[in-house]
Amino acid sequence: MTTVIKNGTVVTHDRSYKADVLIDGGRIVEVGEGLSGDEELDATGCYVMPGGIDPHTHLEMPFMGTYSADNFDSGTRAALAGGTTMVIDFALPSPGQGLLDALQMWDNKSGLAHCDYSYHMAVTWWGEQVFDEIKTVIEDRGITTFKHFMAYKGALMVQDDEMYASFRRIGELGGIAMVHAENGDVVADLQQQLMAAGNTGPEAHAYSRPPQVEGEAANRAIMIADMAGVPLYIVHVSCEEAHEAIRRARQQGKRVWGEPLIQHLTLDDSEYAHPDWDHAARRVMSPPFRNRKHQESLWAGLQAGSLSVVATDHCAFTTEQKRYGLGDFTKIPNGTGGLEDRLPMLWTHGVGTGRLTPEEFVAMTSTNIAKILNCYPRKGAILPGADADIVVWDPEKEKTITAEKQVSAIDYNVFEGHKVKGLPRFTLTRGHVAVYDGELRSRAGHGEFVKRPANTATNTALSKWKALTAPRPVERSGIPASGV
Ligand code: DUC
Ligand code: ZN
Ligand code: ZN
Ligand code: ZN
Repeated sequence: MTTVIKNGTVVTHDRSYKADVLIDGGRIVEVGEGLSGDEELDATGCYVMPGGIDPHTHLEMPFMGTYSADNFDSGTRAALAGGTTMVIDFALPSPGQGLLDALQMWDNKSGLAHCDYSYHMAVTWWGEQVFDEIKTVIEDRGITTFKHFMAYKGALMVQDDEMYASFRRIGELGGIAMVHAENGDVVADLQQQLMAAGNTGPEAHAYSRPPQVEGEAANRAIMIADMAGVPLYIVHVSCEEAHEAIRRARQQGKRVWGEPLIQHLTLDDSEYAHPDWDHAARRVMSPPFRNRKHQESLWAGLQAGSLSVVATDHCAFTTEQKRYGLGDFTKIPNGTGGLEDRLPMLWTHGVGTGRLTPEEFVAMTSTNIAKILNCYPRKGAILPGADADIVVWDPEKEKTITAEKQVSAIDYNVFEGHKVKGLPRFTLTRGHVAVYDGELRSRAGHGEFVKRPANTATNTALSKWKALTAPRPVERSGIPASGV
């Protein structure tokens, strides 16, 4: 059976034009005028765009003594409801656990996925086993992106020597290093000082993670990646200090990408001053929300191209889970939701305000991500041969975001009450119509794992330090080079 999307305007990362899209066997087979198929989806007045790709989610992840509340079932349903057709989730070994062992845990959970997915791998400790398994993860499993936590001291944090060794290994195998950039030592000290001073509420979470801890760590990771000869992807860039480091590195020709989140672009730190403890705690995530000055920096970075993609870091906890931190802000599980709302919020605050063009919107929610993570043009494209992961976007459709109507399993929404204009009319995952005129018709188990092979030909760090990986001693007349 063929499906045709008719009468819409196709919007890709580089242009917009009137065309129909014909789908067969889960793939796009033709893009052109006057096409027909067995099933017709009317896209009159709509944009036909590559489905969103969320490069940063944590589904059913063991974290801070509990599990994030959305699993691959509710999480990917939420994604599709909001026009996102692929998620990249973090497989997280606990320190000491093997990478392949952690991947098995993730494989056991991801069978419920309603849309396609991939994984990043976290490196939470260092040793011979990790060194060896990185190769298997890249070459056999098609996972080329490895995240390092520079924060969460005493839990997930890695030291600089471990990070450097890991970066070198990833670099030599054609992978990409990723970091959660916050100085974990400083955060731990500030947490202790705040608690000792009786500052125990959720607002102290933000005080314990000022922009400097993020800027310092981003700079450090960039320099270490440069010396290790590996491209670097910095997740959840929330402030000018980290953005500045990325901007400078890119301008110097270093292969560094920055990923702001929709939350940091649209919500600010005044949320933590809310008199209701639950309200503030529900917004505790790392890095925390920042003030308007930082928001403007992030928007400018997206416009200028110094920041490349927009993600969610979807890591949702219920109010009951957040209350584990009553009386001690350091125990509030860190994380917020956003999977269903990323596209409508970015459209409303980006395209709706004139900051972004529809083409730029497609680039930063889908195509850039597919390119960086090496699954383009299977994903992120409206082209013959590409997977039919498509969102038919109605720019006139409006709603007010509310927890009551959301798909996510949690009992609140950080965007509660926000009005959005621009929502999916249809969402297709490999040709299957998962959202039909606002109605969810997705299927658990439809989602497939997408392998992302190493892209050794173009995936270079562009580092002048690369020449130093095999340093040569300088020959001097009369003195042996060994210096003996
Ligand atoms: N930050 C969060 O807020 N949650 C999950 C992990 C992270 O780094
Ligand atoms: Zn993180
Ligand atoms: Zn994260
Ligand atoms: Zn199917």
